[in-house]
Amino acid sequence: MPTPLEKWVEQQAQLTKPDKIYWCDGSEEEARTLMQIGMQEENIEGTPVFQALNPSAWPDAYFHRSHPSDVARTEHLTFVCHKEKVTAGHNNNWMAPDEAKALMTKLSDGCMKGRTMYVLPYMMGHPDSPYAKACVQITDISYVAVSMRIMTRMSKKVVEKIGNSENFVRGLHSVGDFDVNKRFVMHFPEENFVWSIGSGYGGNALLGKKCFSLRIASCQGYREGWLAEHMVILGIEDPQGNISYVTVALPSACGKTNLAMLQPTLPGYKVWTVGDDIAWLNVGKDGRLYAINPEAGFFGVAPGTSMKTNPNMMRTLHANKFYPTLFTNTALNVETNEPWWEGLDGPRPEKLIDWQGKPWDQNSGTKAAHPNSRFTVSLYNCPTLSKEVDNPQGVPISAIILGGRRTQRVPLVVEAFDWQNGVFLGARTGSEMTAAAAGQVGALRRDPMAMLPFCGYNMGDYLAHWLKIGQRLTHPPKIFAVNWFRVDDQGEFVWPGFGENIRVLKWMIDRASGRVGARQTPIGLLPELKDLDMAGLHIPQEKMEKLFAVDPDGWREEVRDIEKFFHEFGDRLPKAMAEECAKLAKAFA
Ligand code: GTP
Ligand code: SPV
Ligand code: MN
Repeated sequence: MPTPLEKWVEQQAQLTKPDKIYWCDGSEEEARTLMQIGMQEENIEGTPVFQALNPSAWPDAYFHRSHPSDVARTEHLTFVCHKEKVTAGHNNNWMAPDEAKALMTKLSDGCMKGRTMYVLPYMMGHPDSPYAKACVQITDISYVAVSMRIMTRMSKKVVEKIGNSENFVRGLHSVGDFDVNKRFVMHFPEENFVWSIGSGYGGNALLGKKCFSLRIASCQGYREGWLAEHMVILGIEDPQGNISYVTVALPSACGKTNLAMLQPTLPGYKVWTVGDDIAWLNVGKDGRLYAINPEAGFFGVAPGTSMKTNPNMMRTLHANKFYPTLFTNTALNVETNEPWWEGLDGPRPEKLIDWQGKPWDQNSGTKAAHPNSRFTVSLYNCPTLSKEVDNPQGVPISAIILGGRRTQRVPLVVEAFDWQNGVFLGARTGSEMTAAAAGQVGALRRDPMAMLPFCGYNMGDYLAHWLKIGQRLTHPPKIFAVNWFRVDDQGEFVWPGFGENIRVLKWMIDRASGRVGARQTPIGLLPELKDLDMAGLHIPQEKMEKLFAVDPDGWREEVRDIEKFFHEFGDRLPKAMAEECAKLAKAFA
């Protein structure tokens, strides 16, 4: 008798008609074979799926180029297919499940002809964790199979674990013919199923990541009483050796990976990395909030990564422990066969080919690496990896930090008055859009908890769920919001960011343990400048004041924009959020 898993795989094979079916076991040996296959397979015209990079400079590293139309998440082609449209909310594209399945069935008929179907059994979360979930993804490209080996805990043991159960998360992925007109990422939360076609890009194709661990998992969390969040998890060790854990939600390409492994500029401080993109948060028996990282790797933004900004990521990329490391859509140094991106250390190489494989002309006004070019590398290569990373219960959270990319108006850091006000602080957060999603870079959009593109259900219900979780916490974390991105009149960042962000983290930890006071303003509690540890960093007083300036005119406009955004939630907006918003409006009236 075939198991439910075997039956499901067989059904998908009947539809997609691959030449071969291969069940991955997640071993290193297998990954090496897949790399060999990928190096011989044509992906897009003239480019193989993988190219080996210079092994003396970048051991076990490979380059992948995706289709030029397929370099970022495509939010407009991403749907959440609940039975009822209102369950998906105004924050999601919606299609009725039957209609979505009919469309996907048509597009998928025979889409794997001539290709190999890879069956990938994997866990999100450490297998020993009560919060981990067993999953199986099907794909038809070696790049996704190898990437999933890095990003998840892939093993044949998962097949045994699933056994005769129906209870596993399903993902069906095919690159199709990369046709953007036949590209869709469909989620079926009621069935724990994701179906994606036409894209080989990370967030659209590595279905354990945003598709499952956020969109589907947020729905599971809503039903089961926990939270799936777009958050970094890190430990901050003070000079006395005490470690406090915090989570940080920032929208895509707004600094999570950098923060996760920051090299502190304050003496005696250390940062320990638990995760850089996704956190699953559960209420512990002791009434505290606990976080696990469901992932096992980093899929990080390459441009801007250097020994200056993020030395620990540079070390991770060179660690050569867990096989392999991938680079996608960076530029290439023709002479040395090394990946290159804007912001990398050292002089710019003479001869570069750009992310599309064309000789790059420095006078062309274009970037050589795609702004959303990325690396894929194992968490276990990271020199700052926390010893708690595999703790099945997760780590206890002292502070939740929310934020966005705001060049104006929003201060460097602000603390919420309490949990409800903190949920409002998250709900009102806006961010200027980045290259991580196809869309208008720089445009301001409200992005509650950095989850607008990832919340798999009605965002009004999501905010209500946050409020409810707060009621169950007898020791709730303090909630803060940060903004590293305020610029001066010349357009330069006022705050130096990166390793210097430890100064802000320190203030938050000091607040959480009641060591320092704060200044009350209508938008929240702000630091007294004397309480920010600025030892060894000189920023003129006037600039520091500007970082914390609350301009009433600006905030009146801000409130109007928040009200407009909240209006879109209709009757699903929790009353508490409307009340908080009214309070803020009144303070500036
Ligand atoms: P996703 O992987 O898309 O979720 O992005 P992320 O939030 O992990 O962003 P990441 O850390 O990769 O940073 C994105 C960009 O922001 C990079 O170009 C960084 O160099 C830049 N960045 C990160 N931290 C800071 C900071 O503190 N200040 C400034 N000015 N830029 C930063
Ligand atoms: C993001 O866009 O937030 C990412 C990359 O972390 S992706 O996997 O494409 O979602
Ligand atoms: Mn992300």
